Amino acid sequence: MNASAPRPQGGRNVVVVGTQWGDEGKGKVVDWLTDHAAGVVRFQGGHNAGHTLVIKGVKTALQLIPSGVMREGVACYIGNGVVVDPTHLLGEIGRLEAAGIDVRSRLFLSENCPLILPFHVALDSAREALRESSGSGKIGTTGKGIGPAYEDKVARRALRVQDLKHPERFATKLRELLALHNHVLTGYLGRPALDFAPIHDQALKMAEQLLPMLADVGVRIHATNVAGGNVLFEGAQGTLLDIDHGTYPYVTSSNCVAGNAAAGSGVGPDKLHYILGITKAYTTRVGSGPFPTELAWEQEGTVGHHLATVGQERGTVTGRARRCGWLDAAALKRSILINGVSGLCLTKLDVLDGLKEIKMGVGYKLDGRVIDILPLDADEVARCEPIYESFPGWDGTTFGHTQWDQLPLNARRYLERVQAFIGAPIDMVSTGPDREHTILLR
Ligand code: 2SA
Ligand code: MG
Repeated sequence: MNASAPRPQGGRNVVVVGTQWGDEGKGKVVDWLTDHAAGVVRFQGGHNAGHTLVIKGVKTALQLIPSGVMREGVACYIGNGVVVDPTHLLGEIGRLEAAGIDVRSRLFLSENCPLILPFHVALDSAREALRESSGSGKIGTTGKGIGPAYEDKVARRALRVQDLKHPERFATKLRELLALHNHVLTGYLGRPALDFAPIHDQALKMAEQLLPMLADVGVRIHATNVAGGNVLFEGAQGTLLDIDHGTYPYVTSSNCVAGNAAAGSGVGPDKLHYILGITKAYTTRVGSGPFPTELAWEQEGTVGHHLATVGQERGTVTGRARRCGWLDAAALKRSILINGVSGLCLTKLDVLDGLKEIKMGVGYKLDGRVIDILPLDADEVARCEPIYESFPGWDGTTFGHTQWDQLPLNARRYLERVQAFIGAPIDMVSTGPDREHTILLR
């Protein structure tokens, strides 16, 4: 190794990841950072993600297309780690085009992406129904076929975007795959079989529109960096939903952690220059699974009700009510560690405005022991009793502020304590849904 070899100059890349169970407000932050980016990349998940952006008061929800699409001229990449439902992708492109946004000239799709096809959706819903009726309990998936599509990828039998370039190869692989899944659907799951022809014909018809967007995503990102352009990696879901590190089996089927930004887009880990962890000032979760700091939300006047209603906590994709609770800093501690977070962005601080007392989970009682980091085993997480630190609330509002000094003193104290406990700096605070509602600390 020649330590004195000059480092190539180039763009600086930022990875944005959720540090909780998703819905931390990543979309807004990615959109904000896109001011300084030449491109934005999705590297995992699919259209189970829902990123809500508010630009000049107008709400836009994106699911599969990177949030960078809302900025003119920014390149958008769908990396190999993403599972692509072509019907959904074309629908999303159509909706953006109807709103006057140019998409096709700057959307680049990796040909290695596995496809989500109608039988994946059928399997997803049939398995959830079976889990429920057998008593093992639903995972609470988004029903988009995400899990079954990743299963096929790992089993090395997936149809990928590149198969659409070769109609014969596509037909052969589809016939085999459909036979397998129909066997499971009609036998074990007691559902009707799906027909080959409509799936085949529709996919090849959509191929005409998809093929012009195919690109070697890793090579393009590399070239952008060499030319001095910055690239943003846009994570979906959150660390605690990661297939390896989350509360398994109540997780999604991809790696949501920052490390996967490299593998899921086709660049080396040396291209991940700064890891921005996004954390909501409280915690939410959609779907099943343990959640130690969860609060009941049904009753008006309770903190849970306040968080759910003031925070407008509903799923972007499914419209499901999100479960709400206090910030769990002991869970956050694990996320910081796994992602190698360089700095945090704390979002939705304004939702805590008006609360008399604010609590933060700093550890758990588990089977008679006290621990200060989220356990690995979901059954243990379910047995965790949170230990809280309490803070006085603040008068006035944090909404829309753009300077640290404008925040009420008690809000600053709360943020300083979060920072000290997790051992990572808060570099940004988001004080409202709009692009402008942002405090930059570094
Ligand atoms: P799946 O469909 O197989 O990925 O579901 C597995 C688990 O992952 C959770 N999951 C999510 N959690 C939060 N937000 C997500 N995206 C949407 C949003 C969700 C929505 O941004 O609001 O609209 O409901 C997301 N996607 C997957 C899911 O709840 C399961 O617990
Ligand atoms: Mg979301």
